[in-house]
Amino acid sequence: MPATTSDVLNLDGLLSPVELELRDTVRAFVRTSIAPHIKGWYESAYFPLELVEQIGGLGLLGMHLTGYGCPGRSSVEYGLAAMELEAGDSGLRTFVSVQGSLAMSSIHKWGSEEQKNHYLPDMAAGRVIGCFGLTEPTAGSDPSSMATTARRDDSGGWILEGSKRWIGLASVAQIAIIWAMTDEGVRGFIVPTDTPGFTATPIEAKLSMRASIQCDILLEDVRLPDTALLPDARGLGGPFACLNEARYGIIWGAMGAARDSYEVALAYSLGRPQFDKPLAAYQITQVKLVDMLLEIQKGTLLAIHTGRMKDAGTLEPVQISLGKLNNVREALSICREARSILGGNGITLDYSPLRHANNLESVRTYEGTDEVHTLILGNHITGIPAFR
Ligand code: TGC
Repeated sequence: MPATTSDVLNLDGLLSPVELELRDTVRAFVRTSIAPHIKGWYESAYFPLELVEQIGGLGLLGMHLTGYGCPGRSSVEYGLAAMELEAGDSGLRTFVSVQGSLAMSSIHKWGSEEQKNHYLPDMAAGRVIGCFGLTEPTAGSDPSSMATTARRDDSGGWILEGSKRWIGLASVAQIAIIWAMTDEGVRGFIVPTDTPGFTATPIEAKLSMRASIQCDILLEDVRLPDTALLPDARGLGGPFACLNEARYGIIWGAMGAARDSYEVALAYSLGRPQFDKPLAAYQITQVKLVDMLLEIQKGTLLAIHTGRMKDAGTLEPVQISLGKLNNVREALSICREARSILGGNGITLDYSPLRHANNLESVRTYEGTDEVHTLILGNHITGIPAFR
């Protein structure tokens, strides 16, 4: 039997007791520490830095990484956490993605033992925040056209020059993973953000991700020792391997935003009478709610299946593209439809669906746009790359 009326397929039955416990812990954290405040944070464009160490204490930072103080949880557990956090707000899930999947994964996958021991324990605890600088003002979907360079100096160190854009958390981060073009192709560097010549400036007046921070980064004559280089990352495969991790988390996260919007719309429709009966009693409202539920159940099933493949070590990037493209697209549609059930009240911050929809406009664009993931899938089924 379904665990709840909205879990018609009993997807909870696919989860182990340990997974359900982790899910419930993060859900409770979101209910007590995010939900009561998110309206104000969103309105005032405030990222709750004070929650970072608490999130680390819950074991949510680099949670699927092992060793070096990282929690070593499964990919499904990481996904469940992403789903619950994004039910609170995409901005909070984005922080966990940037820290764990992008910045920490870069060091975990490509760093030296010294770099891993030096940075990862503090990052897992939330004492050090990292960001990930790949995208540039003129290189978004095509990072191979990046203009940021790193060249050797006379003493065997490096000099970085260039700029990055849309970099999450950069203005509050202690370190930045910067990807730059060198004589030997793209290489990655760990850049302490207090290095002279490094400047991060928040991008303001956003209509999306307001409870989060995205920045421009300027790199002017940034001088680094050779020990800043990530020794094992060569070429764009380095950052793309980390993007796979973050894209995977989005498959789950998007369904969290969708589920929250659906639940808000369902509750509202049951409690709001018009023409002497609740909105939920109208067939048009029921069609909307059922269509939302269909896609949430299918998208969550897709996320669980994807997570099981990732834990089995068989997940391919093209499968991540399928999941991200589908679940973000469907989540955005669900949030917008949920807003329509709320009528005029749905355009206020008193209700979450339009906030989620606005956030998802960013989510469909970052970590590979809808268009990029469509062309990755198009390439897969036709054998013809249409990127260029
Ligand atoms: P191409 O230049 O030919 O390939 C480069 C190398 O990368 C490899 N590769 C992958 N490796 C692992 N996983 C993947 N998913 C990979 N995709 C590509 C590829 O095999 C090649 O390796 P090698 O050894 O042969 O050099 O590029 P391509 O033709 O393979 O791919 C083209 C395209 C469009 C799919 C790719 O460029 C792409 O995915 N573009 C989207 C870039 C993107 O996602 N940017 C988002 C940046 S991060 C962000 O938006 C926000 S960060 C979070 C925050 O701060 O808030």
